[in-house]
Amino acid sequence: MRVWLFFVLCLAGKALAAPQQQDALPEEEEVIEDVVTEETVIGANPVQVEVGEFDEAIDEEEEPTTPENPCLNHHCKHGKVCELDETNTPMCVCQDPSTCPATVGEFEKVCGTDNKTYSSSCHFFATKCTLEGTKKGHKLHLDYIGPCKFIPPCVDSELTEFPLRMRDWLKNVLVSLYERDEDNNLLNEKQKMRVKKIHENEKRLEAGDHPMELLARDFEKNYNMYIFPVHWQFGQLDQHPIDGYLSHTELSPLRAPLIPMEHCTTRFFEECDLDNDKYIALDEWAKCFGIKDQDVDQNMII
Ligand SMILES: *[C@@H]1O[C@H](CO)[C@@H](O)[C@H](O)[C@H]1NC(C)=O
Ligand SMILES: [Ca+2]
Ligand SMILES: [Ca+2]
Repeated sequence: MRVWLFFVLCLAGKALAAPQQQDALPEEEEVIEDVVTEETVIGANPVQVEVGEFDEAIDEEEEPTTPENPCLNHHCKHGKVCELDETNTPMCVCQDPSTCPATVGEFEKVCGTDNKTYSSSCHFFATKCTLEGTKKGHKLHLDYIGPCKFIPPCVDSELTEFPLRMRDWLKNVLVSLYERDEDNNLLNEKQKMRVKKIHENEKRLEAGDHPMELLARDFEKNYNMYIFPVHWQFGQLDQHPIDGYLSHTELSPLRAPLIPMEHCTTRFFEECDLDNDKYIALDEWAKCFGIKDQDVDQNMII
């Protein structure tokens, strides 16, 4: 299961990264390379890598342009490409889906929230762009990686297992980032100090496929170890903008690769949004993962 999960997350990262060579920002490219060369079982946190790839929300950047081609330094958000108007001014217009790079693998396909399969994330965002300003376009999001398929309903008993596995996974991802960190700067100094404590705790449950009862017992006994990983993941996702709320777009890097494998993903995150405002606030997020109110701390997002 775990190996499978990593494998798919890697593929997902590549699939989403591939069509973007032209407008990817330099720092994104570097991170992607880092991860593609990693060969550990748990793997680097896919979330750090993919955040940018799902970004529907980044504003168009007005950067200084060169006289030769004003479009060179003009970045457009996903689904748009730069074109010059009559006065040679660069502007972002919807990309024609037929100009998206040809796709090969099944894993390049994505499923939209309209339950329609798109050939790639490029095709998806280009299509979404043409619907901009309409209600349909506003509601359309990238749902998950891979072609649309039947996702069995998530029953209550399965729903309770989801956070157990997810919490354990988050903790293991952090520990593995810590162990491989050296000078890769996968974690910042403050984060390392936090994870060091988890890493050194001899009561820590080693990574592996554990029965639910064991995960549940471990959460009860070693509850403190899970507080930081839950906060950390929230901080990784809350980037566009950093405002203490996760939008559908911000949650995508986590949801999209997970849904095809974990059929409770959608229901889990839907139910996290307790006040139903379509955003997941930190306290809603923490509660979903069983963190007690008094342990929710904005300052732990470092
Ligand atoms: C979505 O599409 C897939 C494949 O076409 C289908 O099997 C599935 O039942 C659909 N799901 C819903 C909720 O309509
Ligand atoms: Ca946010
Ligand atoms: Ca909410």
